[in-house]
Amino acid sequence: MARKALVTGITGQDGSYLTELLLGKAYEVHGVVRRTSSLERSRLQPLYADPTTYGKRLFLHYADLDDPTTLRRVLMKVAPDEVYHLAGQSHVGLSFEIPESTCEMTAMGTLRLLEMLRDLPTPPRLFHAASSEIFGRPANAPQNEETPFNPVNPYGAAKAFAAQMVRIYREAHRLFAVNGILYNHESPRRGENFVTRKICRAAAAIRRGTQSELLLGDTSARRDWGHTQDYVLGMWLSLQHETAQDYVFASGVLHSVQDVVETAFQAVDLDWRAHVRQDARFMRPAEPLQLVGDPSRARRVLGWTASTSFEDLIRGMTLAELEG
Ligand code: G4F
Repeated sequence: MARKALVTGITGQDGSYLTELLLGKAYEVHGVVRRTSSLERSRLQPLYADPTTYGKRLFLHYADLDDPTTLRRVLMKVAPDEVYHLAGQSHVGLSFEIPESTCEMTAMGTLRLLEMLRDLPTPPRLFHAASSEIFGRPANAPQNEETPFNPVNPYGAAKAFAAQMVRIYREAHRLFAVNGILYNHESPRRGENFVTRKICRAAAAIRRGTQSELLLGDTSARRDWGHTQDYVLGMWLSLQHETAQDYVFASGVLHSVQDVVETAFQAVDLDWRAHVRQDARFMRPAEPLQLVGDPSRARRVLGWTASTSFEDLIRGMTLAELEG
């Protein structure tokens, strides 16, 4: 019988790549979608429109993390072997504007899910998408699974709470529950308000002549960026191992926003100096520092690596914009 996976946040960037990976491994995939999600325009549209997939191997269920009854019902009906919990408000800048709903969804939503899983007669394995933002301004770089949490924004604080709850439920209630501590992961399907996609889209639009300038916040900010396809493979691998533990998924290399700008503009043969301006509206009240991951546990235990280079990632995203 096909193994069954339930994915929260299935319509997002990570959810769509993970769904493709799981379908490729002959899973039956069930996705949780909010009533407000638009499937017509979502990243799942090709799978949703495919009559050999949707309703046969891919199923979508309306439920909400802040409406436990609906989610419990889906869990009982589907009885998944694995749950991938990817849902949540994922924009760090926005979390300063809407801290309460960010915490409600990301922190309390995860706790509610853990409570539901704990009550099931045979709890499924759980992957929780934690984030490098739990480290905020860390005491050491690179960070690993033992690095203390020190978030500097509401999103990071919500993720830190959720990640710690996953650890508590693993220890106290013996759930097979894993935190994937995910560093920034990007792709042509990245949301348009995240910095890599914003820059790659703008470089392509300026090349085409439909845009003239690009307004950015702090271009000296540095991040550890990789390709989402690698990171969803890590999610799956972490649930196949015989024991549950946390893993850092990262490239281990830092680049600045300025590096993204230069790589993207170079890919379309443009001089960034003629088009890029700083705009205070995109600056954040606090920036994390030195968020760079040490993925050696994932490499050693799971055989995982971030296989796409920064240059290939940004160039690929920019060229995809030109084609799209
Ligand atoms: O692309 P970003 O918005 O990603 P950020 O804040 O690092 O968060 C992403 O990665 C985290 C770690 O994996 C996830 F937990 C989180 O959910 C999300 O996926 O910003 C990257 C950097 C920041 O330092 C930001 O201040 O780019 C800087 N930046 C400069 N100008 C900008 C802009 N960010 C955005 N979104 N827009 C700008 O104009």
